[in-house]
Parts: sequence; structure tokens; C-alpha cells
Amino acid sequence: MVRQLRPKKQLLVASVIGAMLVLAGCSAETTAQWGRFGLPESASDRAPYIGNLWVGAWIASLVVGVFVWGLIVWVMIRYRRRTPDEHPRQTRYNLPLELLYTLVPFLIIGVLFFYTVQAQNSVLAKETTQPATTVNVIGQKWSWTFNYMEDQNPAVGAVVHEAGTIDRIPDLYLPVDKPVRFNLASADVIHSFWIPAFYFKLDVIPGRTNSFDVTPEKLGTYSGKCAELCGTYHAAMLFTVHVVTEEEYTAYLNKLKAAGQVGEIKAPDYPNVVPSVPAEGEKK
Ligand SMILES: [Cu+2]
Repeated sequence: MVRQLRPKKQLLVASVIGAMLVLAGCSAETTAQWGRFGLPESASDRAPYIGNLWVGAWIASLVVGVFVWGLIVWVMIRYRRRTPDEHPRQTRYNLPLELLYTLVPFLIIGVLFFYTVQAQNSVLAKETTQPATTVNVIGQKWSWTFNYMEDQNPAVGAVVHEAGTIDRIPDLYLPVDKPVRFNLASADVIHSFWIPAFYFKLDVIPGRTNSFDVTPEKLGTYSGKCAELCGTYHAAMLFTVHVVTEEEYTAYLNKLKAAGQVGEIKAPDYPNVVPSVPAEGEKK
């Protein structure tokens, strides 16, 4: 005779098998991404500050969540109605309890605020000396322009640029393990410069230059985007980040130089015009 499991045990066995199936279906990369609570693999020196804040905030939320869910379930079971007219004891104006649930959220917000400010200061901290590589970025409707300020670099000897258009996604080349200073300017509206693998984005604001320093730490190709809903073709504001060796970086800049892309493009050079939307069925 087959021994029947009791319902509670059945549920437990089903959960364990379910969890095993879900986990077995994950690649090592997916499992690692779970550990980062969904963040991509980091590729810059500043990423750990944001990564730790993100993971820490999730853990804190889960602790609070499990506590609250536990209380709800406990109350549901402990004080469930057993007879038609039964009510649990009603409690009103319990001052200590009300003080507790007013003060505790303030405490939680205070702790999160403290760590957020700390992470923000670390991410925005400037290198002690001006980094050798400076890229002046312009966000324009609807693409990006990258000016490489390499006139002092004997291997290049000029400021060179690459300007994307709505139809052509621009490339951004960066040398690995070298601090880079980014100066962000806008030609029109507020954009936001975002490289997800760097765990970093910063607003690009008209009439104001925002800057930050970062050191790319991993060779590879990464996606970049505009993270501020800036208008009709906001979704087209993509760029491709190539973190390469110093030689490849210099070779790329010399290619731009040979192609005549010399000199700095400045934000006011972009006329603030909206490109016409192609008619239905018409090829761009
Ligand atoms: Cu934008």
C-alpha cells in the first residue's frame, strides 16, 4: 500500500522539487545575477558602491518584508474566527505601539539615506589629479557626440570627435584601467548619460556641465543609453561603449583623425530641430 503524505508534507515536498527545478534551469550567469539582485556584471571601479547599496537596500527590505508578512500570517491564523460571533480583543490608542510604528520607519529611512549619501559621494568623487583621458559628451536630440580631448596626447595630438545621428548609433571608446573624466553638456533638453554596466548615470542638463570620473576595469563591449525621457526619439539615444587596450584606443582615435573628425563639437552647434517623422511605408 502506498503511504499517503499529509497535506503539509505534500506542500513541502512540492516546494522543494519546484525550487530544484527552477534553480537547475538557471545558468551560472543567471544564478550570479540573482546574487546581484538583477544588476549586470560590473565593469567599472565605481560600480561596487552602487552595487552594495542596491543589494543592501534589498536585504533590508526583505528583512522588513518577512517580518511584516510573518505578522500578517500569524494574526490571520492566531485570531481567525472560530465561532460565528467571536471577535478578537479590539485595541485602540495604544500609545507605545503608535510611537513605535511612527519612529521605526523614520529610523529605516534615516539608515537608507545615510548609505545613499555615502555611495553618492564615493561615486561622484573626483580623481586627485586630472585624468589623462577627458571625453566631452554632448546629448543632442536624438543622439550623442563624443569629443576626445587628446591634443596633449603625443600619440594622437588633436581633439577628435564622433557624432551620432538618429540613424547611426555612435561608439564610445575607452582605455581599460585608465581614469576618464566625462564632462556632460546638453544641446537642447535634459538627457541622462547611462552605462548600465558601470552602474552609473548622470543627468545632462542644458546650460550646465556635469562631470564625473570613472575607471573602466573590464575589456568588452557595453550598451549605453539615455535614461531621461527626453522626447519622441528618446529610445533612439543609444551608444556602444568599447573598453579596449591603450593601443586599440589610440588606433581608434587616429582613425577618427584620419577621417577628418578633428576639433571639438560644442553643444550650441546643434540646431534644435525635430527631424520629420517618416511617412507610413516610407524608407528612412
Ligand atoms: Cu535623451
